Amino acid sequence: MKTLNVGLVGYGFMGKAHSNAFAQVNHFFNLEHQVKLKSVCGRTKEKAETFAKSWGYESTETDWRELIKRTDIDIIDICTPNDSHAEIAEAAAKAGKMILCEKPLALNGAQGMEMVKTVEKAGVPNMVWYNYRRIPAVTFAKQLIDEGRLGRIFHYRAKFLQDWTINPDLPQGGAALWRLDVGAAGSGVTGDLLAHCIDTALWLNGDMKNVTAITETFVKERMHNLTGKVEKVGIDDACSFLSVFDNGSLGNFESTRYARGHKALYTFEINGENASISWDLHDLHRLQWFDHNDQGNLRGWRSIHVTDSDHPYMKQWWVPGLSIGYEHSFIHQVADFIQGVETGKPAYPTFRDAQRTQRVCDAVLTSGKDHQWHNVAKD
Ligand code: SOE
Repeated sequence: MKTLNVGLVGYGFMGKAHSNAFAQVNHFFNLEHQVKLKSVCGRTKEKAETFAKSWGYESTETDWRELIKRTDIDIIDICTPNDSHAEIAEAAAKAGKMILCEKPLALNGAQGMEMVKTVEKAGVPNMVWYNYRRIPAVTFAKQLIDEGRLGRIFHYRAKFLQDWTINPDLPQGGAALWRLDVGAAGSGVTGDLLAHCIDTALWLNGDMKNVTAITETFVKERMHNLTGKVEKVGIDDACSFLSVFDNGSLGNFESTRYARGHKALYTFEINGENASISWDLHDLHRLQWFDHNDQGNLRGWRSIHVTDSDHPYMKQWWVPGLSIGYEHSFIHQVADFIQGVETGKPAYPTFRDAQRTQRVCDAVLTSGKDHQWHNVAKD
């Protein structure tokens, strides 16, 4: 069996989710390559060593440039804050490494486009971790839409709600709180949460023409962990936007970190002329389905438990009826990426595909400032 050696950059929450995927994938998927947890890179040596020990990485680095120089590394997996994605990806591409990059691809569309050009010029396999596409119920929704079962689509509605930044005493910046620091994150809920909703929407319902948005920063100043000073908050705490898709359907999106009681409530609903679909991350193995073609007096919403062996990815797992979870979406994504390398058919979203989300985020953030409609740039 051939091996693919992974060099992971960053060991936070996503570092764990990805490492688990690398460790599990060969147990459940029949691949020509064996994935090896070769090296983890983080600035603090002790922390990198502790992480390496608990996940089975063979070695550690404290400078990602050294990791990229190594000839025994095939894949560079970028799990760092958003402001370092571009620099690491560019160096990795130039060194001929395959690249996996955490979402969002970049700080903005201009930077994303440079990254797309770099990986395409280098000809290296690349992918962005928009993992929710690979939750079986979401992949199943894609199959139903592609089979034309919904007919003409009228509405796409999505929300991603959290409540963890309501406390005004929560600082911004640093290891766990870089998502609140506009320098490190690029934006707030738009790039962090709506980016997921947008990626799924573009995948299921095609490109968007234009958008109009409102954004708000409820807590205007927070102590900055890196400077020790109270500083202006530059991220959007909440964002709602409307959009028109190329297929003529209307989009309605909302995200906030101020919805008390909601921790990671990602939901979407799609209404077509023949059928509707809805999905909820808190009940992720179910797909709600309403089919107008059903016999009239039996019509109603069906709750499909997406755990049968003929549902996407499920034959790799347990017997029908037994569910899987959030972490499996990452395992599916690694499996698809490796199959893409083996077959020469790239797994999506590639950098170029994820760049479409970046352009929607740009248009949303611009509209959040002037409240006008903005066209979504097409690369
Ligand atoms: C933020 O809390 C976050 O961890 C995002 O960064 C992830 O992308 C999302 O999947 C869950 O929420």
